[in-house]
Amino acid sequence: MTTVRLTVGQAVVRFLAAQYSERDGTRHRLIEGCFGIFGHGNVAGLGQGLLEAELGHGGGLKYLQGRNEQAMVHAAAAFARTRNRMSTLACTSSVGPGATNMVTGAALATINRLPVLLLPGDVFATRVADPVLQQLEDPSGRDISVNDAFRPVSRFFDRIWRPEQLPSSVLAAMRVLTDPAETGAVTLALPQDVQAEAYDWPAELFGERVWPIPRTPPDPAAVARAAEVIRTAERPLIVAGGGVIYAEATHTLKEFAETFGIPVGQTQAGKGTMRFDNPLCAGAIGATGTTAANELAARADVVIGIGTRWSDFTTASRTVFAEPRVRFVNINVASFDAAKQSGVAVVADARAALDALALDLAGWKTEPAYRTRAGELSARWQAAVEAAYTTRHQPRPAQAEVIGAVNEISEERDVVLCAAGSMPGDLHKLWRTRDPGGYHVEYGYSCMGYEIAGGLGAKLAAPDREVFVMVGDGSYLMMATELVTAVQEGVKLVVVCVDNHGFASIGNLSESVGSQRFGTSYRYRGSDGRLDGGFLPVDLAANAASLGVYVLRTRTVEEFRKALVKAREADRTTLVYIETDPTIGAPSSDAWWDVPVAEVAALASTRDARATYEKAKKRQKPYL
Ligand SMILES: Cc1ncc(C[n+]2csc(CCOP(=O)(O)OP(=O)(O)O)c2C)c(N)n1
Ligand SMILES: [Mg+2]
Repeated sequence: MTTVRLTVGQAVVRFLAAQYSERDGTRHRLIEGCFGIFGHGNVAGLGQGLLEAELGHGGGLKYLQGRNEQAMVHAAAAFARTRNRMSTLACTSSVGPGATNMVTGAALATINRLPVLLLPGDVFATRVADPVLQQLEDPSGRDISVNDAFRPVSRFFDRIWRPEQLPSSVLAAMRVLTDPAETGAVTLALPQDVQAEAYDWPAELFGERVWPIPRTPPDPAAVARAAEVIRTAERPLIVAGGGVIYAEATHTLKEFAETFGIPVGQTQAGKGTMRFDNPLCAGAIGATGTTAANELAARADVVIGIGTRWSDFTTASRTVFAEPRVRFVNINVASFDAAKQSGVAVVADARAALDALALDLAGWKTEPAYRTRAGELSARWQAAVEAAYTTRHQPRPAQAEVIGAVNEISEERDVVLCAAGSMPGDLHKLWRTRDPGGYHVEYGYSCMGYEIAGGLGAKLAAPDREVFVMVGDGSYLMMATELVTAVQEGVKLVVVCVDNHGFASIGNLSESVGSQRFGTSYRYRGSDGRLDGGFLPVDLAANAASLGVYVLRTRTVEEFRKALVKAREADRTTLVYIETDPTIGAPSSDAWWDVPVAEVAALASTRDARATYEKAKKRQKPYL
């Protein structure tokens, strides 16, 4: 057997550089690069391996320098999402805080089923130097380190105590990364000493390997059961989720919906599944839905979920499907999600399942009156969107006007990207989607701080598309660090910074649960000892400029539009700053979200909110 003598760090890099994914006959590099922040836990191992790769000693794996380990993982997740999970990035960190900083990113990737490969450094396998700097010792178990925190948030976890473990472990890691149902964060914890240890590896470990990403076909009996249910429907509704996009099934969905005359509601991850102006596109569904989709949902007798995990936002906490005898059909690659709402499960790739279902449904179609009604509801919502886009609120504009301006100035293939705050809900309702990849809102983990890091990952994955990052002041303050990486890499983002001096979203939520916007605006401590003084003098535009970003400050919607045009034309990362009025919300969804209110309270505001809550709670259904 031919062998190659390399360290574990060098071997990991060389192995990753030779991995490919393949679907529909097209091959992609599986791991296109590696983000890293070095410390004693990885500088001599993976760090040295990446340096050798950069200098041409075996396997090219591009190194990217992150600012914050959490942000590196967000960028990798956004990269994978933009590439429909065919490619991703790896992230290497030191031991201790560098490693645990990645835990939040891992959870985000796993919840969104996005492949990311995490390579945290770990404590000495030999233990002779224990406790190493930053080692949290567990008196009850010497094989426990902080990296065990990755286990519940990873789809695969291993710790490489000995070099011999590496080959089987990296192969298992690649399998999980490329499995559409299992994918998420994959963590290989690499003890600091083992990373630098040499071993004689079989040469074939470093040969090119192709990981086919299957289009899992459905069980014909499951398709027949689903078709039988759908044929009984008078008012069916499709709920399209992110799985439709990852399976590149948007065209199939359109044909399916049009052939059988079924309107489509969209989850956050599924908002790109259909153009906004298709008469069958009812747009967003659920707690942040359109009145069109939610009204169709309320009367739907059969709901066909495709590639959705049925989050509480999608079901409006199990209230939006109000028809007593509503039945569900769930198409999903993951049997876990396909079985939800006690639906008829079709475990399959979305495209393969829709193709098969279309054959079984041949000859059937909804009544014209139903389709007309769906078209009318959608048109009515589009009129509400138009009105929201043109509110002309004074002196500070409404957020909806900001969304309208970005929508109009961006072009078909441009990407809008967001994650937390009031913006995701407003985008879900109001964004006019034109392209499957044009709407990138991370709402599985809805993680403040994803925005700029995610924008970086999306732009790295699609350099030919303009990426508009929508970031609130709260999210900006949580993690604007990757602006520096964008500047460093010459990766151009348009960052729209919407400043409303605090947490507008949670402020409104707080008010609805009777908590009086407590702790949600950015103010000085006042003379009464509470945080109700004047607004803090934070200047986010100056902050961005100090990081090397080109900044355009605007006050009116007119100025904002002009700045957007300039930003779109600019060749470097540009931040457009605008202040908005946090009290002007988007048009109502007529939907509910279950956030329990204090059952007993001294405050009348809370007692009132509790009474409203108890009434709303009665509409909640188990969907059995
Ligand atoms: C990491 C993280 N912490 C807390 C939250 C809860 N949360 C959701 S939105 C929000 C406020 C966001 O503020 P900002 O970005 O200014 O957006 P706005 O609500 O003002 O639109 C908070 C605290 C979260 N989603 N993520
Ligand atoms: Mg805010």
